[in-house]
Amino acid sequence: ITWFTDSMRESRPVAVETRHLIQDTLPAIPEGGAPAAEVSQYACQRRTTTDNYNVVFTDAFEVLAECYEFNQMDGRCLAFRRAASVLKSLPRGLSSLEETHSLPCLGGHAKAIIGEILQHGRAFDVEKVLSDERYQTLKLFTSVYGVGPKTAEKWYRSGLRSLDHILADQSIQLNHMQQNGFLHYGDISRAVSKAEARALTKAIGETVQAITPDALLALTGGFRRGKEFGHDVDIIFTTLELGMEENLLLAVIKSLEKQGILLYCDYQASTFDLTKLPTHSFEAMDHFAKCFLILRLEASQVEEGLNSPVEDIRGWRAVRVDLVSPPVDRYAFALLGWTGSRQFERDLRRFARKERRMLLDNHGLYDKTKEEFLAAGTEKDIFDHLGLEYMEPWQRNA
Ligand code: DCT
Ligand code: MG
Repeated sequence: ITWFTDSMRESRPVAVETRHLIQDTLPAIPEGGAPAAEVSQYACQRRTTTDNYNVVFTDAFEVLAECYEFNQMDGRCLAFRRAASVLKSLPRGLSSLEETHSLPCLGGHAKAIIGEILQHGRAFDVEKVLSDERYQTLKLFTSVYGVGPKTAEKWYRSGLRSLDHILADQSIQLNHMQQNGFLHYGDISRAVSKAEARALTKAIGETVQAITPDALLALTGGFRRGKEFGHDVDIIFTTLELGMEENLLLAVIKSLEKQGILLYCDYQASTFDLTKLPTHSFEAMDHFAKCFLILRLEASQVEEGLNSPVEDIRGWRAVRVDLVSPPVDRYAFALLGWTGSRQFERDLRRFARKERRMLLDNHGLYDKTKEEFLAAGTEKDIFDHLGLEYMEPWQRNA
């Protein structure tokens, strides 16, 4: 696992202190010419750490993207996610609208929002969304584990406005996942700390090891990218014995149950079929055996203690954990996919398709020109096949 070292952090400029230097140091725009240092339209060609110097703008864009998502306006949603991603990669905060001229993926609306925030500290369209009852309610409902935009919309349309309303409504049939979402709402809507993620990785690692001594395992998702907090813990593992990976996952689940820490388990059997590869869409889940869990984490397992309020005296908390177990020859692709960020993955696939005539997903990489699959033992192999400079996980926070 590649974590940020402290020396790396210290060498980075501090946003506030460098604001007055921006005019001199952001890429200058030569008269009538192209910008001096171009920012790529592809997130996989931009190094994006967890240091976001443009959080005022990216937070605003993410509110709008989410609003468009609730309204099923996918094009606009993606446009704002892309715009946010570009700003996240910048080495310092924007201080004038002119600086956006050399940047890709910023449309008229996005630029207008930036201009407004620079001038007034806030943007009208964003304020409007934030104070909108429908947005607020859909945001609240989708914060429950197992509740997607469609269900949230249905509840909103039937006049429901709070979580208490939903629990009191006799006509609503919650599925198993949603029941557990409500049961553990307080715990799983609270962020998971890096220390908690490490403790769970250790617990899962020991469980895997007890079943298969020579297994591969990695903490993926946001924590592998160096994030301090996340909404869940994503772990990938497999056995070196090809074909035994699904049995390993089933044995791990059984063991977690025996240990008394399995609070909820949604197991999804493998539907991996080499002949159906490659898929074209990213949003579709991959076909590997996986499970979505809620696990019980004891305070004694976490050196720094639990990320719980002081008045919470239970001595444990519930945490969402996703486990995936791909065949060993697919491990590098699955690791790359599950490390994210979503925007980074989306652009890796788009880059492969548009610039290389290749199809990439969590299962493999297909070269349409050569009409063959390209093998990879490491993430680096995949970047090499794509002719991309390697990006460390902590540079993939697009
Ligand atoms: N992923 C994927 N296919 C999907 C959805 C996600 O391959 N359909 C990948 C991208 C990131 C990774 O899985 C983990 O997903 P999340 O936990 O949702 O993202 P995260 O970056 O870990 O965010 P957080 O820190 O909030 O958990
Ligand atoms: Mg995650």
